[in-house]
Amino acid sequence: MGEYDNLLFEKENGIGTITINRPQALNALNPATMIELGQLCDEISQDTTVKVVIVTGSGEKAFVAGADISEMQLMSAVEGRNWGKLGQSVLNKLENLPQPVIAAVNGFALGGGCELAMACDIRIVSEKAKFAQPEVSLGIPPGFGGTQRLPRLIGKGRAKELLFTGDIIDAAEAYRVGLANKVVAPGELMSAAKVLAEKIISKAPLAVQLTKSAVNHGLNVDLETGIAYEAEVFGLCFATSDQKEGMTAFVEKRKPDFTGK
Ligand code: CO8
Repeated sequence: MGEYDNLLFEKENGIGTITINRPQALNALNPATMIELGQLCDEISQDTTVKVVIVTGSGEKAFVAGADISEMQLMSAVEGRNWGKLGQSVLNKLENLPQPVIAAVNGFALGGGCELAMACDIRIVSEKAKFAQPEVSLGIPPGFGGTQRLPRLIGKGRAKELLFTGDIIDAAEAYRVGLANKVVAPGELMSAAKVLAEKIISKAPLAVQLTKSAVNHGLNVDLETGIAYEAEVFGLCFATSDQKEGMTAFVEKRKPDFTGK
């Protein structure tokens, strides 16, 4: 894996952990960081030793406090559009990684930070986490997919209220509305994310990846098309060793030994 100025990446036991590492700016996402994140996603997508990805932020205070406001302040309309497109394309890459991606939200997840968390498949959050899409306070709408992913996650009415007011919600409210999958004590955040990652890793990797792809694909098309896609990936799994192993292990009343093939 390449060296990055604004990210840390470590691999252990099939878990690849990405840490957004600009603690001096509460991990705010500037263009350099987003370009690096896109490059890292490209590398991870080709790395079969990474089975699950965890995304978190450096330090105690913030997951990501948004896009970097100081770097956006003087942007022209064209630069703003290009910046939005860069951020969107990188978060699309993250969302469409073959591996499941867990956000471990350790503090503020505001604006682009909330959008980064929403591009992950699952969000485990610390009791200290805070979420908002505060862009309207800065004179802009969300630009990294927030107007699209938030209503898909929590429903149109609740999403519009958060998007129109910029209100900050705490971890308990994020859990209540379905933005957070689980809330844990701050000291237990990374271990909780790893326990979940390990549980997913114990399953058949290709089945997990194809399940992710069916959910992602299905949410962007009509039900009939999504169901048809599901039938294709379902059938494809019968060409894998892991399908034979999973079903044989069940019949033989033993634990399966999946190989990812
Ligand atoms: N950008 C740049 N720097 C930031 C950001 C940010 N988003 N957030 C915090 N920082 C910096 C601060 O400027 C400060 O730097 P310094 O020490 O040099 O003064 C340092 O981080 C620490 O922050 P604070 O002193 O403000 O810490 P507090 O504990 O007082 O407050 C908050 C923490 C509440 C998180 C506060 O920092 C804050 O409100 N931050 C901004 C939150 C925000 O509005 N985020 C949304 C940004 S817009 C966005 O994300 C749009 C995404 C899509 C863009 C699409 C473009 C087309």
